[in-house]
Amino acid sequence: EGVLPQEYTGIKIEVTGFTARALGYLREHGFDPEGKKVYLVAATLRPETMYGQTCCFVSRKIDYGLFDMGHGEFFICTRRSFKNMSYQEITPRRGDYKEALLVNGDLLVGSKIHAPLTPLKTLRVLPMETILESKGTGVVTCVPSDSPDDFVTTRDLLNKPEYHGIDRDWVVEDPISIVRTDKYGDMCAKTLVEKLKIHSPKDTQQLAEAKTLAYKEGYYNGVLLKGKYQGMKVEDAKPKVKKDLVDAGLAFVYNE
Ligand code: A2H
Repeated sequence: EGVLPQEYTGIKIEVTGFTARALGYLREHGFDPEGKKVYLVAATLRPETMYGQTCCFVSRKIDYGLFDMGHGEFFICTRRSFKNMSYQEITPRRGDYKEALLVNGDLLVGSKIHAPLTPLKTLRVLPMETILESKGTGVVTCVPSDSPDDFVTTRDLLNKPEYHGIDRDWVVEDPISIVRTDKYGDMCAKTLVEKLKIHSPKDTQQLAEAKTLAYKEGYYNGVLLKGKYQGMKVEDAKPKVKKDLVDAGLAFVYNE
Protein backbone atom coordinates (compact mmCIF):
# COMPACT_ATOMS: atom_id res chain seq x y z
CA GLU A 1 0.00 0.00 0.00
CA GLY A 2 1.38 3.39 -1.01
CA VAL A 3 1.20 6.48 1.13
CA LEU A 4 -0.48 8.68 -1.44
CA PRO A 5 -4.09 8.02 -2.42
CA GLN A 6 -4.45 6.37 -5.80
CA GLU A 7 -7.10 7.76 -8.13
CA TYR A 8 -8.81 5.09 -10.19
CA THR A 9 -11.50 5.36 -12.81
CA GLY A 10 -14.26 2.83 -12.18
CA ILE A 11 -15.43 1.56 -15.57
CA LYS A 12 -19.00 0.20 -15.78
CA ILE A 13 -18.95 -2.95 -17.89
CA GLU A 14 -22.48 -4.24 -18.45
CA VAL A 15 -23.16 -7.96 -18.17
CA THR A 16 -25.33 -8.66 -21.21
CA GLY A 17 -25.44 -12.45 -20.89
CA PHE A 18 -24.74 -14.48 -17.78
CA THR A 19 -23.70 -18.09 -18.36
CA ALA A 20 -26.42 -20.68 -17.66
CA ARG A 21 -24.50 -21.70 -14.55
CA ALA A 22 -24.40 -18.14 -13.22
CA LEU A 23 -28.08 -17.59 -14.02
CA GLY A 24 -29.02 -20.76 -12.15
CA TYR A 25 -27.04 -19.67 -9.10
CA LEU A 26 -28.42 -16.12 -9.12
CA ARG A 27 -32.07 -17.22 -9.47
CA GLU A 28 -31.65 -19.92 -6.84
CA HIS A 29 -30.50 -17.17 -4.48
CA GLY A 30 -33.43 -14.88 -5.25
CA PHE A 31 -31.82 -12.58 -7.82
CA ASP A 32 -33.28 -12.43 -11.33
CA PRO A 33 -31.14 -10.20 -13.59
CA GLU A 34 -34.02 -9.88 -16.08
CA GLY A 35 -34.91 -6.20 -16.51
CA LYS A 36 -31.95 -5.06 -14.36
CA LYS A 37 -28.62 -3.55 -15.31
CA VAL A 38 -25.71 -5.43 -13.77
CA TYR A 39 -22.22 -3.97 -14.12
CA LEU A 40 -18.80 -5.42 -13.44
CA VAL A 41 -16.84 -2.43 -12.16
CA ALA A 42 -13.20 -2.42 -13.32
CA ALA A 43 -10.65 -0.11 -11.68
CA THR A 44 -8.15 1.44 -14.09
CA LEU A 45 -5.36 4.02 -14.03
CA ARG A 46 -5.55 4.36 -17.82
CA PRO A 47 -9.10 5.37 -18.86
CA GLU A 48 -7.78 6.61 -22.24
CA THR A 49 -6.92 3.00 -23.15
CA MET A 50 -10.53 1.79 -23.00
CA TYR A 51 -10.57 1.86 -26.84
CA GLY A 52 -8.44 -1.29 -26.67
CA GLN A 53 -10.46 -3.51 -24.30
CA THR A 54 -10.64 -7.15 -25.39
CA CYS A 55 -12.13 -8.86 -22.29
CA CYS A 56 -12.70 -8.34 -18.57
CA PHE A 57 -10.77 -10.28 -15.93
CA VAL A 58 -12.03 -11.62 -12.60
CA SER A 59 -10.35 -13.92 -10.07
CA ARG A 60 -11.63 -17.36 -9.10
CA LYS A 61 -10.11 -16.75 -5.67
CA ILE A 62 -12.44 -13.83 -4.99
CA ASP A 63 -16.03 -13.83 -3.79
CA TYR A 64 -17.46 -10.65 -5.26
CA GLY A 65 -20.41 -8.76 -3.89
CA LEU A 66 -23.48 -7.94 -5.96
CA PHE A 67 -24.54 -4.53 -4.69
CA ASP A 68 -27.84 -2.68 -5.18
CA MET A 69 -27.16 0.80 -6.61
CA GLY A 70 -30.85 1.74 -6.85
CA HIS A 71 -32.93 2.36 -10.01
CA GLY A 72 -32.51 -1.28 -11.07
CA GLU A 73 -28.71 -0.99 -11.28
CA PHE A 74 -26.28 -3.38 -9.58
CA PHE A 75 -22.48 -3.37 -9.19
CA ILE A 76 -20.22 -6.41 -9.00
CA CYS A 77 -16.94 -5.67 -7.18
CA THR A 78 -15.13 -6.58 -3.96
CA ARG A 79 -16.89 -5.70 -0.72
CA ARG A 80 -13.74 -3.83 0.31
CA SER A 81 -13.99 -1.49 -2.69
CA PHE A 82 -17.75 -1.02 -2.32
CA LYS A 83 -17.21 -0.04 1.31
CA ASN A 84 -14.72 2.61 0.17
CA MET A 85 -17.17 3.78 -2.52
CA SER A 86 -19.89 4.09 0.09
CA TYR A 87 -17.80 6.78 1.84
CA GLN A 88 -17.09 8.62 -1.43
CA GLU A 89 -20.67 9.53 -2.39
CA ILE A 90 -20.70 6.94 -5.18
CA THR A 91 -23.32 4.58 -3.71
CA PRO A 92 -26.93 5.25 -2.61
CA ARG A 93 -26.28 5.24 1.18
CA ARG A 94 -23.15 6.33 3.04
CA GLY A 95 -21.67 3.48 5.08
CA ASP A 96 -24.09 0.87 3.68
CA TYR A 97 -22.07 -1.83 1.98
CA LYS A 98 -24.13 -4.95 2.56
CA GLU A 99 -24.20 -7.02 -0.61
CA ALA A 100 -27.42 -8.50 -2.00
CA LEU A 101 -25.45 -11.64 -2.79
CA LEU A 102 -21.94 -13.06 -3.01
CA VAL A 103 -20.80 -14.42 -6.37
CA ASN A 104 -17.50 -16.27 -6.84
CA GLY A 105 -15.42 -15.14 -9.81
CA ASP A 106 -15.55 -18.64 -11.25
CA LEU A 107 -19.31 -18.31 -11.82
CA LEU A 108 -18.79 -15.15 -13.87
CA VAL A 109 -16.19 -16.61 -16.27
CA GLY A 110 -17.66 -16.94 -19.77
CA SER A 111 -20.39 -14.34 -19.29
CA LYS A 112 -20.98 -11.88 -22.14
CA ILE A 113 -20.33 -8.21 -21.50
CA HIS A 114 -20.49 -4.84 -23.18
CA ALA A 115 -17.68 -2.39 -22.37
CA PRO A 116 -17.52 1.33 -23.28
CA LEU A 117 -15.35 2.67 -26.16
CA THR A 118 -13.98 -0.63 -27.47
CA PRO A 119 -15.03 -1.35 -31.09
CA LEU A 120 -15.75 -5.00 -30.16
CA LYS A 121 -19.47 -5.35 -29.47
CA THR A 122 -19.44 -8.37 -27.18
CA LEU A 123 -16.56 -9.38 -24.93
CA ARG A 124 -16.25 -12.20 -22.40
CA VAL A 125 -15.35 -12.43 -18.74
CA LEU A 126 -12.10 -14.41 -18.36
CA PRO A 127 -10.00 -15.56 -15.38
CA MET A 128 -6.81 -13.81 -14.19
CA GLU A 129 -4.88 -15.51 -11.39
CA THR A 130 -2.78 -12.50 -10.40
CA ILE A 131 -5.65 -10.18 -9.42
CA LEU A 132 -5.28 -8.94 -5.85
CA GLU A 133 -8.37 -8.65 -3.67
CA SER A 134 -6.66 -5.79 -1.80
CA LYS A 135 -6.44 -3.42 -4.78
CA GLY A 136 -9.05 -1.55 -6.83
CA THR A 137 -12.34 -3.39 -7.29
CA GLY A 138 -10.85 -6.85 -7.92
CA VAL A 139 -12.06 -6.54 -11.53
CA VAL A 140 -9.49 -5.70 -14.24
CA THR A 141 -10.41 -4.69 -17.75
CA CYS A 142 -8.07 -6.23 -20.31
CA VAL A 143 -6.07 -3.94 -22.61
CA PRO A 144 -3.38 -6.25 -24.03
CA SER A 145 -1.84 -3.60 -26.33
CA ASP A 146 -0.69 -1.44 -23.40
CA SER A 147 -0.74 -3.55 -20.25
CA PRO A 148 2.00 -6.22 -20.01
CA ASP A 149 -0.03 -8.14 -17.38
CA ASP A 150 -3.07 -8.23 -19.67
CA PHE A 151 -0.95 -9.25 -22.67
CA VAL A 152 0.75 -12.15 -20.87
CA THR A 153 -2.46 -13.41 -19.26
CA THR A 154 -4.25 -13.32 -22.63
CA ARG A 155 -1.42 -15.30 -24.23
CA ASP A 156 -1.54 -17.87 -21.42
CA LEU A 157 -5.32 -18.27 -21.85
CA LEU A 158 -4.86 -18.80 -25.60
CA ASN A 159 -2.09 -21.36 -25.09
CA LYS A 160 -3.83 -23.40 -22.37
CA PRO A 161 -7.61 -22.94 -22.61
CA GLU A 162 -8.37 -26.40 -21.12
CA TYR A 163 -6.09 -25.80 -18.15
CA HIS A 164 -7.90 -22.52 -17.50
CA GLY A 165 -11.35 -24.07 -18.01
CA ILE A 166 -12.36 -21.71 -20.77
CA ASP A 167 -13.45 -21.89 -24.39
CA ARG A 168 -10.62 -20.70 -26.67
CA ASP A 169 -13.19 -18.79 -28.77
CA TRP A 170 -13.83 -16.48 -25.81
CA VAL A 171 -10.32 -15.04 -26.12
CA VAL A 172 -9.69 -12.20 -28.58
CA GLU A 173 -6.33 -13.12 -30.18
CA ASP A 174 -5.11 -9.76 -31.44
CA PRO A 175 -4.63 -6.68 -29.29
CA ILE A 176 -6.03 -3.42 -30.70
CA SER A 177 -3.45 -0.66 -31.35
CA ILE A 178 -4.49 2.44 -29.44
CA VAL A 179 -1.30 4.30 -28.40
CA ARG A 180 1.93 4.91 -30.33
CA THR A 181 5.35 5.73 -28.89
CA ASP A 182 8.59 6.15 -30.85
CA LYS A 183 10.36 3.75 -28.52
CA TYR A 184 7.93 0.78 -28.48
CA GLY A 185 5.71 1.26 -31.53
CA ASP A 186 1.93 0.83 -31.35
CA MET A 187 1.78 -2.31 -29.14
CA CYS A 188 4.04 -1.36 -26.28
CA ALA A 189 3.00 -4.26 -24.02
CA LYS A 190 3.76 -6.85 -26.70
CA THR A 191 7.09 -5.17 -27.54
CA LEU A 192 8.17 -5.10 -23.88
CA VAL A 193 7.03 -8.64 -23.07
CA GLU A 194 9.10 -9.93 -25.99
CA LYS A 195 12.08 -7.69 -25.25
CA LEU A 196 12.21 -8.75 -21.57
CA LYS A 197 11.46 -12.39 -22.51
CA ILE A 198 8.51 -12.70 -20.15
CA HIS A 199 7.00 -16.18 -20.36
CA SER A 200 4.33 -16.39 -17.70
CA PRO A 201 1.89 -14.23 -15.73
CA LYS A 202 3.89 -15.41 -12.68
CA ASP A 203 7.12 -13.68 -13.83
CA THR A 204 6.29 -11.01 -11.28
CA GLN A 205 9.59 -9.13 -11.22
CA GLN A 206 10.01 -8.75 -15.00
CA LEU A 207 6.34 -7.86 -15.33
CA ALA A 208 6.77 -5.10 -12.76
CA GLU A 209 9.67 -3.72 -14.82
CA ALA A 210 7.69 -3.96 -18.08
CA LYS A 211 4.74 -2.24 -16.41
CA THR A 212 6.85 0.70 -15.25
CA LEU A 213 8.48 1.11 -18.68
CA ALA A 214 5.14 0.81 -20.53
CA TYR A 215 3.38 3.18 -18.19
CA LYS A 216 6.05 5.92 -18.31
CA GLU A 217 6.62 5.73 -22.05
CA GLY A 218 2.91 5.50 -22.91
CA TYR A 219 1.84 8.24 -20.56
CA TYR A 220 4.55 10.84 -21.23
CA ASN A 221 5.50 10.10 -24.86
CA GLY A 222 2.45 8.31 -26.23
CA VAL A 223 0.01 9.58 -28.83
CA LEU A 224 -3.59 8.33 -28.87
CA LEU A 225 -4.54 6.54 -32.11
CA LYS A 226 -8.27 6.10 -31.55
CA GLY A 227 -11.43 8.04 -30.81
CA LYS A 228 -12.38 11.67 -30.43
CA TYR A 229 -8.90 12.71 -29.21
CA GLN A 230 -6.94 10.79 -31.85
CA GLY A 231 -3.54 12.42 -32.48
CA MET A 232 -3.42 14.02 -29.02
CA LYS A 233 -0.71 13.24 -26.46
CA VAL A 234 -1.86 10.60 -23.95
CA GLU A 235 -1.10 12.93 -21.05
CA ASP A 236 -3.56 15.51 -22.47
CA ALA A 237 -6.15 13.03 -23.73
CA LYS A 238 -6.44 11.06 -20.46
CA PRO A 239 -8.42 13.66 -18.45
CA LYS A 240 -10.65 14.34 -21.46
CA VAL A 241 -11.53 10.71 -22.10
CA LYS A 242 -12.10 10.25 -18.38
CA LYS A 243 -14.44 13.26 -18.18
CA ASP A 244 -16.42 12.11 -21.22
CA LEU A 245 -16.90 8.64 -19.69
CA VAL A 246 -17.97 10.12 -16.35
CA ASP A 247 -20.35 12.64 -17.99
CA ALA A 248 -21.92 9.83 -20.03
CA GLY A 249 -22.56 7.81 -16.82
CA LEU A 250 -20.20 5.06 -17.98
CA ALA A 251 -17.56 5.61 -15.31
CA PHE A 252 -16.82 7.33 -11.98
CA VAL A 253 -13.79 8.49 -10.03
CA TYR A 254 -12.80 6.20 -7.17
CA ASN A 255 -9.96 6.79 -4.68
CA GLU A 256 -8.17 4.46 -2.31
B1 A2H B 1 -4.62 -0.79 -15.46
P1 A2H B 1 -1.61 -0.03 -9.24
CL1 A2H B 1 -3.65 -0.30 -20.41
N1 A2H B 1 -5.02 -6.70 -9.12
O1 A2H B 1 -5.77 -0.56 -16.33
C1 A2H B 1 -4.11 -6.61 -10.11
N2 A2H B 1 -4.10 -5.59 -11.02
C2 A2H B 1 -5.05 -4.66 -10.90
C3 A2H B 1 -6.04 -4.71 -9.90
C4 A2H B 1 -6.00 -5.80 -8.97
N3 A2H B 1 -6.90 -5.90 -7.99
N4 A2H B 1 -6.86 -3.65 -10.04
C5 A2H B 1 -6.42 -2.97 -11.10
N5 A2H B 1 -5.32 -3.56 -11.64
C6 A2H B 1 -4.51 -3.15 -12.81
C7 A2H B 1 -5.42 -0.64 -17.74
C8 A2H B 1 -3.93 -0.55 -17.73
C9 A2H B 1 -3.43 -0.63 -16.45
C10 A2H B 1 -3.07 -0.37 -18.82
C11 A2H B 1 -1.71 -0.28 -18.59
C12 A2H B 1 -1.22 -0.39 -17.30
C13 A2H B 1 -2.08 -0.56 -16.21
C14 A2H B 1 -5.93 -1.90 -18.37
N6 A2H B 1 -5.75 -3.06 -17.59
O2 A2H B 1 -1.63 -0.65 -14.93
O3 A2H B 1 -0.90 -1.09 -8.51
C15 A2H B 1 -5.23 -2.15 -13.68
O4 A2H B 1 -4.68 -2.17 -14.98
C16 A2H B 1 -0.25 -0.71 -14.69
C17 A2H B 1 0.13 0.15 -13.52
O5 A2H B 1 -2.73 0.61 -8.45
C18 A2H B 1 -4.86 -0.77 -13.12
O6 A2H B 1 -4.68 0.07 -14.29
O7 A2H B 1 -0.64 0.94 -9.82
C19 A2H B 1 -3.54 -1.04 -12.42
O8 A2H B 1 -3.38 -2.47 -12.33
C20 A2H B 1 -3.51 -0.46 -11.01
O9 A2H B 1 -2.28 -0.81 -10.47
